[in-house]
Amino acid sequence: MAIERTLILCKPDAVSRGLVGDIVTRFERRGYVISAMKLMQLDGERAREHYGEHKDKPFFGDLVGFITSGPLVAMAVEGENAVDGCRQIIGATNPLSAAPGSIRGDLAQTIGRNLVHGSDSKASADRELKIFFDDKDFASRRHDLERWIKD
Ligand code: D4T
Repeated sequence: MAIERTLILCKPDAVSRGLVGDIVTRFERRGYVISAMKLMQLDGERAREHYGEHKDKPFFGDLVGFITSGPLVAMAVEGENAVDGCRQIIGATNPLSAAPGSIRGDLAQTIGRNLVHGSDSKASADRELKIFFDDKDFASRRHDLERWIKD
């Protein structure tokens, strides 16, 4: 099995719109498990670190401004090939291109308010998870995973 751990953020628009429960449910129903979770207000320094790859993009200021504008919910989600699987559940960056049935395809309208973040690679996940969580924040969910997935 290729069990991976990825970072999912329910961004401030998801919290403000009361969609956190709906979003969490979509990952759980797929069989992924949550091994860490917190509601928090991100500061500018950590937001710039998280979105570092976009620092030269024209939308960087808006991105940092928005992600720090209110509380978000950060989650570590685990499962078989969880990085790509969670990106599939989230849908394309622009909600107009996101498939119906995906979070963005069902619930979002614009790229600047697209509700969720999911790490785009294993390396990004490892880097980003450290921005939001300490080692002690993780619960072991291995048993649950091994019980419910099989090659
Ligand atoms: P995140 O990182 O939020 O999961 O989004 P994606 O992985 O799907 O997309 P991304 O890294 O390319 O973009 C990060 C973030 O920037 C916003 N954005 C992006 C924007 O406001 N305008 C743009 O033109 C682009 C490309 C949306 C997501």
